[in-house]
Amino acid sequence: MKTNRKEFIKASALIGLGALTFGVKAQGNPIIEIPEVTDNIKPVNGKFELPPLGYSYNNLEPFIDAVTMEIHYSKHHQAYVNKLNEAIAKEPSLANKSLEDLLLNLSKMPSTARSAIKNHGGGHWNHSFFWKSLKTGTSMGPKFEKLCNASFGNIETFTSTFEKVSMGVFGSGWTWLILQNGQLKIKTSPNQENPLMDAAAVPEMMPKVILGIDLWEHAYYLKHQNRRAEYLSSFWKVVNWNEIEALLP
Ligand code: MN3
Repeated sequence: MKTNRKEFIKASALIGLGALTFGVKAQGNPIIEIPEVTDNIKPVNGKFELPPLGYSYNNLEPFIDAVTMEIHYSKHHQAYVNKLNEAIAKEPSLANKSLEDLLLNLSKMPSTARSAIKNHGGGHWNHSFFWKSLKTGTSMGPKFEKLCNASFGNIETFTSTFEKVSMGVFGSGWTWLILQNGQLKIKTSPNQENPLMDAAAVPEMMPKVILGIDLWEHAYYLKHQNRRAEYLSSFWKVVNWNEIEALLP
């Protein structure tokens, strides 16, 4: 595989974090996309940090309540960051690696740190992505609508399938919408796993995460108790369609 192809594939995965990309003409080859460095989740002075939430805890009311947001962000997410940092501190070979590098190559990580990267590194990435997926008052954009229709037939089939699949996730986990080989697909993962994990092993199948929903009870229990279906229908009211549109090619 040529280097440029590899770079493109890696870039395609990393721009799943939602930042701007820019085209680069490399050695006579077609334009390739390269993510800006700030797209990656990188440690600062050897430590990962809780990213800014970007809005206040009560911003998603009444669909997601302020107390849930505060605990979810300042306690749960912070704990994933702290535990990831503890594991990284014990492995000098992992210092200064981006979180995406760790996850994309999970099975190559030192055995002493691998499960911490999977659980807490996954938790850090998943929540960092999730906060950016939420916003009130946005509308579905044309790029998403076109791809969604092409991939699922229509929007209603997509939303009902996404909800049905999410209802079927046993215990704690996530449902994801990914872009893979030009098609939108729905995937689930248990615990804090995500589609990036070990994706570097099969570069031609590299997924780009477009949307994710946290199905852990800590994401909805205070307001919705055991009613996951109610949480799922509320979710569509706070999906950040602007972010989705920006992530799509
Ligand atoms: Mn959570």
